[in-house]
Amino acid sequence: MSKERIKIAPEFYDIMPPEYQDLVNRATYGKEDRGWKDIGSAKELIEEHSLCAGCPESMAFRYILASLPNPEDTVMVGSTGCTSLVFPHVAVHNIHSLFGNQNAIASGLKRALTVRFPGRIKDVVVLAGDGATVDIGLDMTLQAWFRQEKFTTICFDNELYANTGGQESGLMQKGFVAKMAPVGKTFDKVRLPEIARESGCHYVVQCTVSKPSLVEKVIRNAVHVAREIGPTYLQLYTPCILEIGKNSMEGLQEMRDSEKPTERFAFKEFVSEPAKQLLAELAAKDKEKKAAAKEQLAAQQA
Ligand SMILES: Cc1ncc(C[n+]2csc(CCOP(=O)(O)OP(=O)(O)O)c2C)c(N)n1
Ligand code: SF4
Ligand SMILES: [Mg+2]
Repeated sequence: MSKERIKIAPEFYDIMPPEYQDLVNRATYGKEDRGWKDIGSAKELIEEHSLCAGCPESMAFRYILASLPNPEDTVMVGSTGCTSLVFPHVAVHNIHSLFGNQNAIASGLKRALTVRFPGRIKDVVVLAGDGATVDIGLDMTLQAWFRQEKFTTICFDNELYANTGGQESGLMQKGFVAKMAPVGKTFDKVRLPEIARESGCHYVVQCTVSKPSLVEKVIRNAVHVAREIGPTYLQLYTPCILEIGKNSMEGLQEMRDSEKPTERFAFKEFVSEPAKQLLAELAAKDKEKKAAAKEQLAAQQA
């Protein structure tokens, strides 16, 4: 979606919904320094969502949309689950894929976009739940990584199948009892970040979404590395407050408790050598740009 294509004919301006007017007038598309701080002032990100009140997936979704470096030329691929409920409200191109097929769809899509738009950057970002990523879609997830497909996979890890009432997933903790898994999980949480690294991902992060600035940084890194080098994987803890018996105000504290250094969602990052080099180059360019902008401002004020 290019901002140039969504102008409103002046004759129709006053009858367009305010959300649409806002999208056209105040969208952050094309703004170089867009980020999580734009949440709250730009409706394009998400005006509303249909998840449970206080669901951390909704926070994560906002931070991701705000952090995409190239939103007008990004296609997100979703999968069935609570995550998919937000997509209808999102002003970024998106495709809903059959449960578990998301990385296969994204592989074909990324290749097709590369052929159809040579010389133009088109980013593809998969967003799926843990059931879709590690259980039913694991084959497609891994095969895309083995083939070095150039897109980012994001897993919203809430450690169960939330949308269907709480069944066990591979990312559930050992011993956890859920509404639809009364016996309790008998084996350990699958170590998908380690598997991603061994399967060829060039940038892998596991974290919670308690800090928007951190989410912004890892999303940008993951998208840039996927664009230039190869597959990237982010596993974000977005607890299902409904299934773990928390109320809508308690999701943030749950994430803070789970990201302590000894806990299962302590920050983990792997960066391959080529990805390290790329990120260092991007950081140097960013620094140069900021210094030039500062100099320009100083010259204007003098
Ligand atoms: C092919 C297919 N198999 C099963 C389902 C049923 N189904 C819908 S959502 C879901 C669970 C989703 O769990 P997860 O991927 O962890 O996402 P969450 O809802 O937890 O965000 C399942 C099994 C389906 N819709 N399609
Ligand atoms: S069921 Fe859980 S994951 Fe789904 S919207 Fe509600 S709190 Fe979020
Ligand atoms: Mg889940």
